[in-house]
Amino acid sequence: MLILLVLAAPFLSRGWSEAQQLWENYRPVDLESIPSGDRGLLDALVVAADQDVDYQRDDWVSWIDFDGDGQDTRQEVLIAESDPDALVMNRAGTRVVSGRWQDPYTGRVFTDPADLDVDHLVPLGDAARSGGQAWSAQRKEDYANWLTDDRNLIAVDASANRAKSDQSPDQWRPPERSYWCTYARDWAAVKIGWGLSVTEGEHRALTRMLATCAPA
Ligand SMILES: [Ca+2]
Repeated sequence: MLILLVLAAPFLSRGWSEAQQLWENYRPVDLESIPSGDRGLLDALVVAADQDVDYQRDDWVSWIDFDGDGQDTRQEVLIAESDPDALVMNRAGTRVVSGRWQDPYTGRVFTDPADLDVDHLVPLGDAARSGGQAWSAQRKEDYANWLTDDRNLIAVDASANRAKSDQSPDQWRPPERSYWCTYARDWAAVKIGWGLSVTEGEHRALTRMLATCAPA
């Protein structure tokens, strides 16, 4: 009995250092491959037509609880992006009850997490059409829950997210124009990092949006 307990002990609770190690080892994307300058981003993008794929939302499993702390990916993003002073969790520490977020798409401020969607900046459907459909189930899940970089998952106004749906920047851009520069930089970085292509129209739209960036 004692031996069984000793053997089981590491699995009964995942300590902080173990969770930390998990995150440090989790590198689904080589971020070194992503250029830092806007010209470099535009040049590194691979231009190709969208693929005609049978996109199935259920193939892209989310939200998972990657580090086993009881907070799923949506909750992790809400926690990370809330004003920490305003953040209130449920008693178990697993779910956000209230907080304070400024949605970058609209500039609107929210305190009720029910008003927010956690958006995939490059939507799952767009990822599927630009190369992701061929990924393994594991890689699709990694993409859908990618938390080790803060560019692809963002808490936004649910109504803006639903207007965006799975459209690319040639079809939909955030109403808040001051966010276009960041949006285009992050969009391009995600596509390059994950080896996803852009259409010609998307590349033109990204070029226009990057032109709104303040001179370096
Ligand atoms: Ca978690």
